[in-house]
Amino acid sequence: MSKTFNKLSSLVLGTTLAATVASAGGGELEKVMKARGLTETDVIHAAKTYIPTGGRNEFIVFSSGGQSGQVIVYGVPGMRILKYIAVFTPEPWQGYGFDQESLKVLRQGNIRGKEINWGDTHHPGLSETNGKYDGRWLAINDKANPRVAIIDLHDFETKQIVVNPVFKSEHGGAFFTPNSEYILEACQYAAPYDNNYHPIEDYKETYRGGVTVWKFDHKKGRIKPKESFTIEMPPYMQDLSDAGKGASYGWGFTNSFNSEMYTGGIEVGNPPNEAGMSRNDTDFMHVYNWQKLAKIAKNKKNVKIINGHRVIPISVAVANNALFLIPEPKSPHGVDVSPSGEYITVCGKLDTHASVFKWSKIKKLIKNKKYIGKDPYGIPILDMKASLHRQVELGLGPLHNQYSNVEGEIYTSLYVDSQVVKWNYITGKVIDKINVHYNIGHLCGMEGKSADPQGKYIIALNKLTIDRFDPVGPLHPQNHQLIDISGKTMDLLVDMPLPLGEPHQAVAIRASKLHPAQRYKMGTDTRTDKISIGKTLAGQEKIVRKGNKVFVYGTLVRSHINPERITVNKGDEVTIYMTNLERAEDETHGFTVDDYNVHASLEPGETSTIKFKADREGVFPYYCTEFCSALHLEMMGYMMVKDPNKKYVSAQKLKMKTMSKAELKAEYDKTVAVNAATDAVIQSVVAFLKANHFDKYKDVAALVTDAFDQYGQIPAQKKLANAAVKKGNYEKAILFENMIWQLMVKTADVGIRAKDQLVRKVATKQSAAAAAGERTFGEGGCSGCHVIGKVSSGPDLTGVLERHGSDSEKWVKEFVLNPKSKYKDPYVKSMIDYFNLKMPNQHMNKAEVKDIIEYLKWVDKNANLF
Ligand code: CUK
Ligand code: CUA
Repeated sequence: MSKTFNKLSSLVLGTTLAATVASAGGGELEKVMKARGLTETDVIHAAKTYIPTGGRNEFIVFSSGGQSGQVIVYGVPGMRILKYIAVFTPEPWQGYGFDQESLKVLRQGNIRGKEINWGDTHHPGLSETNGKYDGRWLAINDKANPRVAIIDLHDFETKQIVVNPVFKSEHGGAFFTPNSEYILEACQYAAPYDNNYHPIEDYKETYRGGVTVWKFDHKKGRIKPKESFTIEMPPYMQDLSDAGKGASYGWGFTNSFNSEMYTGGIEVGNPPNEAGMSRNDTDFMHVYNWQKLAKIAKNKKNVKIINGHRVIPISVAVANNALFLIPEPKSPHGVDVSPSGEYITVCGKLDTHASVFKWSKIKKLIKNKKYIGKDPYGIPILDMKASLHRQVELGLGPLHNQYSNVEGEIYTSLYVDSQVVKWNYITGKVIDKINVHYNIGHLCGMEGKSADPQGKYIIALNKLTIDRFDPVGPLHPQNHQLIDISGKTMDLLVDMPLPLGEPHQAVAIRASKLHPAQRYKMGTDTRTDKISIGKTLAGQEKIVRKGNKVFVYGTLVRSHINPERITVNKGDEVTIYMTNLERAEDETHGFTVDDYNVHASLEPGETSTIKFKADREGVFPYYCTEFCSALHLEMMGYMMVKDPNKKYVSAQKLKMKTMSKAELKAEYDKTVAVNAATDAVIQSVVAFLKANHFDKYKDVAALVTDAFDQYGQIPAQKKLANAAVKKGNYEKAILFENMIWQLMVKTADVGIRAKDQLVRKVATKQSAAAAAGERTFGEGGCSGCHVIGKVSSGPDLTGVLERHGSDSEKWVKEFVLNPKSKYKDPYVKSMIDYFNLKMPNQHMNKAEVKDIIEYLKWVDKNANLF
């Protein structure tokens, strides 16, 4: 075992840390700890969550963005935000709601003709195959405006928003059934299904709750509203839901509060809702057979059509033995089915217990029709005691549950106590508690509610942060806290502020299950995943006028927009289709026309449409909004809006001094020569890539493809340049040659990146010490003057270990540690004279120098590659 490894493992294990650290690495870590006031535990926690540059997380979390109406994506254990997914709310930097394609998705969420521009997202749900997360789709609900949205995990974009046709509020969604056949969405605040006025006095007769069972096309990733239906339920306020799995497959479970059916009225002297709605000791868990009801709903006789949507009346569900109630402690919140599907844990906010129901017991009661009575709507009620496996006292305000990979192990949030409790739902034993900060709502286990929980971590999604972060005014961020659950007791590792709405639930999936794309097929409308009618390839750019409608077919590629001038008449309706021609990874361009409230973010291959009425005369620059390349600022053009009723007089008066033909010819020749030299560099890179079989390595080959995308545009420009020369127009020829140079620079840029990657692949494997040495070489400042394989501001270091006598290694070591000692050495002296620079003391320690030597040895072994 190497010394470095020893050091690291003891650091992670937290043993003899200070001593080990003090003796190694020159006590650097100890110094940092002291300066920053960090304890040993802090450093261990940091090491457990730190993701080094370029590193990856083990899990990806999708968190609801609460009132932001968005989804937040972050990594575990790194606890850093990776993305905001625009869902119910316009998000300009992604173009969401500002280009036509995404606007169409956003407008699917209009309710009775009204534009809704926000959402209150609560429960993200991942699609499942056999109860396990399959990494394909994400659904999320909107509590405020009863809707469900579907996000494609192939590109992390929202593809569909579906409005609930009968609910006026919802909460218990979006929960996938185990094979993603359906998505369950339960109502929250009961209301009339129709869109008419019904007096509150008629609450019991005309207000209803329910569960909507959305048919989901697992392959296409879309809800099919026509094949969906709603199970009518009494006007108890339905709350959270979960789909049964394994033993309880085919069934759904939904909590409720206000089985009192209290309707408040403070203003008329009635006690408030909070008192009236929590009067009874128990409320009802709804147990329903969605699998059976889906079949029943196919027969017209069994459904009522309300707002064009199928509703199964309570009486029909009851007659088919598909709807039951079980009393549960009052004002419950979470209902969570265990990985096997046998246990259903319900937590009540106002009860200190968790109630664990047992599916086999419930099933038996149903089978034997053993009811203790019926509710006012005729739904059979099962006996609570007879359905329970056990109740366990946990603490104040239990809310939600998550499972781990250990059988029977469950984690429950305690809202009032601000704690997470680890216990066993089979034995009822409470195992451990940990404080969180503060007032935890949901918690998020790793795949913690699937049939295959992964354990390792739990995230506490806290409502309040109070004193946890730097103060930023009265409105605080939320606090997600990562807890290590791999040990006997829980260990709180790190806090993460979330400054975008109040996340309710989050779901985590193993990162390796996700396979997001790098680019789109050229010309894709990313919201439909079909080729856009606006798809435009290089050379096909055009402006078409039809009456007062103007259609622009444009393209974007580093670093120009084509066309660069658009002239329209005031009052024209302008549609601009833009296609991002890039295939290179991460080469997004943005597009806006100033002052017209439009914006698109175009990922490689994407086509987006912006549309507006050119209602004001004037000159409006348009430009690329992403700093995409060195000539990004030049990536612009002008839209000029003329008033057709006005006469415009030319203002061309200014005479500029122009170059003579000879001068122009000289400049042209120079430009051509520079291009030839640049091309020689490219050809040498190409030769290297070919000689080392770049096409054997997928990621290198992708980069080479990207490079040749650029290079492939050169002949067309060359043709234009030559044509200009023929006509004697050197002015234009120079500009086309300049364009060629731009393309060459972009080619070289990617080509060299490809070469660097290829070097890594074909070079002999670096030892850990050599790798550490390379890092030190970069971070310690050596690379500022020494470039391997090249003479830079200092000599090339290839072969340096042979250069200085019989023990060159020793010589180099001494020189790095104390450069001054060798300034008089004839070789060093000559170098100082040549570069007009002295090798500075970079204050490396001995271990670092040793690593650098290992790195230089590796360089020499692979000298042919540099
Ligand atoms: S809810 Cu917010 S803490 Cu909407 Cu799932 Cu429980
Ligand atoms: Cu494209 Cu900036």
